[in-house]
Amino acid sequence: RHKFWESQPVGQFKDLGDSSLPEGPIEAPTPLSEVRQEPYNLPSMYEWVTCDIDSDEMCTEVYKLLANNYVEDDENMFRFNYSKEFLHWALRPPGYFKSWHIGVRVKNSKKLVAFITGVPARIRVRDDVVNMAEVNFLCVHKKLRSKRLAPVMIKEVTRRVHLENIWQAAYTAGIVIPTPITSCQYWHRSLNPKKLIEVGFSRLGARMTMSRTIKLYKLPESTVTPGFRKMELRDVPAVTRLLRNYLSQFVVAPDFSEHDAEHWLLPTEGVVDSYIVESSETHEITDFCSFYTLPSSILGNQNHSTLKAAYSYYNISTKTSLLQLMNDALIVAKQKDFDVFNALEVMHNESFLKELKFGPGDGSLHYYLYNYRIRKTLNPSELGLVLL
Ligand code: NHW
Ligand code: EN5
Repeated sequence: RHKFWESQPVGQFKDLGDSSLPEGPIEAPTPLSEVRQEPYNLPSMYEWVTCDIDSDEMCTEVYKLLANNYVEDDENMFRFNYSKEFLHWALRPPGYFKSWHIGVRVKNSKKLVAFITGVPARIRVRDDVVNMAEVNFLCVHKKLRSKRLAPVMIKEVTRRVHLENIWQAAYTAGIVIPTPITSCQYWHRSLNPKKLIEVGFSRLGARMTMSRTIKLYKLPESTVTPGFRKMELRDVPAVTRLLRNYLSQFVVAPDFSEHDAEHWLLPTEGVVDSYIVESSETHEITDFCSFYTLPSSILGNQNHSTLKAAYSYYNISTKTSLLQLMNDALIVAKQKDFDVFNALEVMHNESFLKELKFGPGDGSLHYYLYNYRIRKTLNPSELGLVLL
């Protein structure tokens, strides 16, 4: 069934439930001198290119490939539209390798037709902090699908990751392949229900009118938590401490340094938003919430071309209830004109989804590790990792 994935060091479906297999790396690292020195072979019309995301021209090419060919929902009504600023942020974290931003061009026309990326991350699995690659943005032009190009892209990124002496990876996908460490449902909170209904993102409920629906999803004009404010550079040490402490309870979670937290969490206009709650007495930072901006193109609607979506990122409550904190996140997302706020049922998210009027989506997200076996499938609430 999965000719390629059955040949890779990943958990196999036949081994699900075999508790005799040890947790940890599936294959031992090989000496670097034994890592293939030459890129994998592509069909002769194509060539590899290392993408310099810092070059505005290159970034635009990648942006367009993804905007036209990346992930769609199951009914092909929406397609992710990652912005150039977002790609710049996502692909240049501390210690990133330019060689992990891999494109494929047609030799003759130089047209970019495929892409895959990795970025370095330290990911903890129980007590084991592992240097990994986070692999994302795998994309093959619509006209070149089903030609087994994806396995070549994956082998090439694997080779380049190995050259940096890294032997594990983490990735997510909307499809099931061997073998998810956990599978999560997407949940959606309407902020602009009228538009969502107009574009077919959601439907008017049974026995509901448009005006009742608008009223149902109405939010206060301003946030309610005292001391709730945007995160600033000076907050990085305290936010990192709060986050490290919070994430330590999950089975799989990133191991963030202050540099990582600064990169991934400090607000970047139109890309990532983070808020903290600062105690008026002690000036301690007690709570944190964040979301990233990922619009989708609306395919074939006369009146609307983009859906503005916020995606829940990392949230931590110690003094403010998670319910109130996330309600404030919804309020700021509404102020910033987002149409919908999306979240996965990871970490403690389940505790607020229903109460804050999120509804289950028709998509799910499966999480994977490459060359690292987990004893048994995790519950989404045991996962402390959000990928972009
Ligand atoms: S998930 C989003 C992936 N992208 C999209 O869905 C965009 C739209 N679709 C496409 O562009 C986030 C194409 O359909 C793609 C497949 C390119 C997806 N992950 O070339 P063929 C990520 O980016 C397997 C993994 O004929 P295609 C995460 C498939 O199961 N494998 O298909 C990326 C089959 O293998 P099998 C996927 O439709 C993680 C083979 O590819 C996959 O023309 C990558 C078919 O290839 C997916 N999303 O192109 C893994 N989709 O064994 C990283 C299909 O079943 C692993 N396939 O026969 C770690 C690497 C680093 C390790 C370091 C130590
Ligand atoms: C790599 N980082 O299917 C990610 N989205 O539910 C790659 N559905 O938006 C993998 N189909 O349910 C990504 N509205 C996998 C996800 C791919 C995209 C995807 C789903 C997630 C989605 C929407 C629109 C469905 C349109 C028809 C959906 C219902 C919302 C409703 C709001 C009111 C309360 C009930 C729910």
